[in-house]
Amino acid sequence: MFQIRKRKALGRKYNDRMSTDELTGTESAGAEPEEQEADAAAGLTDDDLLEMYRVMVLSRTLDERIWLLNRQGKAAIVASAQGHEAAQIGAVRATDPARDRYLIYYRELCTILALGVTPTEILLGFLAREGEPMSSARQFPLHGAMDRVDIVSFSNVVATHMPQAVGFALADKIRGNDSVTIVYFGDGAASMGDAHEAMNFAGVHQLPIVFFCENNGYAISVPLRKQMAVESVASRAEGYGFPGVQVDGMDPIAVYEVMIVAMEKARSGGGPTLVEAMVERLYPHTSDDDHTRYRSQEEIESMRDPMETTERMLVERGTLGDARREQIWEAARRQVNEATEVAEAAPLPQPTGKHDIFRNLYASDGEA
Ligand SMILES: Cc1ncc(C[n+]2csc(CCOP(=O)(O)OP(=O)(O)O)c2C)c(N)n1
Ligand SMILES: [Mg+2]
Repeated sequence: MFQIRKRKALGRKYNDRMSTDELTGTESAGAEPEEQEADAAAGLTDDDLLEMYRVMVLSRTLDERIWLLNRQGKAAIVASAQGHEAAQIGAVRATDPARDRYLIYYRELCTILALGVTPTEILLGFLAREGEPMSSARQFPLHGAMDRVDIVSFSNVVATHMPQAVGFALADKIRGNDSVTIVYFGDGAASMGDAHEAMNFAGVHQLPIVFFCENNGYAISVPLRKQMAVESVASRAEGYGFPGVQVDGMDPIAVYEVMIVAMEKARSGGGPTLVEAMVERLYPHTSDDDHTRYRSQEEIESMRDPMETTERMLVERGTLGDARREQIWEAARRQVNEATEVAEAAPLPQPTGKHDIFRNLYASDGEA
């Protein structure tokens, strides 16, 4: 059993299917001092938190590099994850890569780094080079499928992966596996018909799935108020018969806390949860977009940055000091520099030979 303790920033609950006790776990009243310390971090140790921060820093550094490569004309397109890092790391930390399945969307850089995809592999995708593991560089970056970890993103068409994720979860239920599927999507995707069908079916069949919405307030240039007439994405869960929880996506521990309850519920046969992490899209929708055309300067400048909120939290806890912070950023810069060199030196995919254009399209004996 996971030990989830009460925390100030705990998620906001939208229906009564999940009781407060279920959501928060054991009460911490009367706990010993050491236990209270652990309570504040939902059972995560200093080392756990530093590792989460390390991956966030790597994600931010790599993201900036990819943006730069785009501006140099070397990477065709990038959808930045900047502003989503704390939500992504909090969520993925609550999962089990050995068992779980990840139906990601294009903004999931920090998630896949945490799952062990390397900066070099990611850059091979953005630079469309041979050796990229998800589609042999035949797809939009971060699309395709990995066999090392169950990371799947077949299409860039918004929300089409949501019914597919439900199919994965249904298969696991039929086979009696203890895997949970996590499907990642944006607020815009939540307004698509596919999202409704996926959540409705998952609710009816009580499937082992967590719907993880990263609400950054925009679907390209369309703001939230023009996408939906309800208070939140999480509030929709009530219509599907499972809990919906809204959580501050600037706080990785709060997201972890909500996700670990949702994961345990799904794994133990309790059915789906819809988690809505409130995040920021710090950059334009993609490198092809200019968000100053539809966001005011004031709005852009008032956005919160999860790197700052997380850093502040770690400093206040006494987990992170100046020397360690510098060390972590320096290591990330080195790793991203090395990865850039390797990826830039890699050959372009060839239309024939071992990596011909049909590779990964059709199964064949031995190699598929
Ligand atoms: C069915 C469909 N319609 C439109 C598009 C173009 N499109 C690509 S991303 C996107 C916005 C998605 O917004 P959201 O789900 O909030 O995710 P975000 O990019 O904000 O993280 C749109 C409209 C698409 N890919 N597929
Ligand atoms: Mg959005």
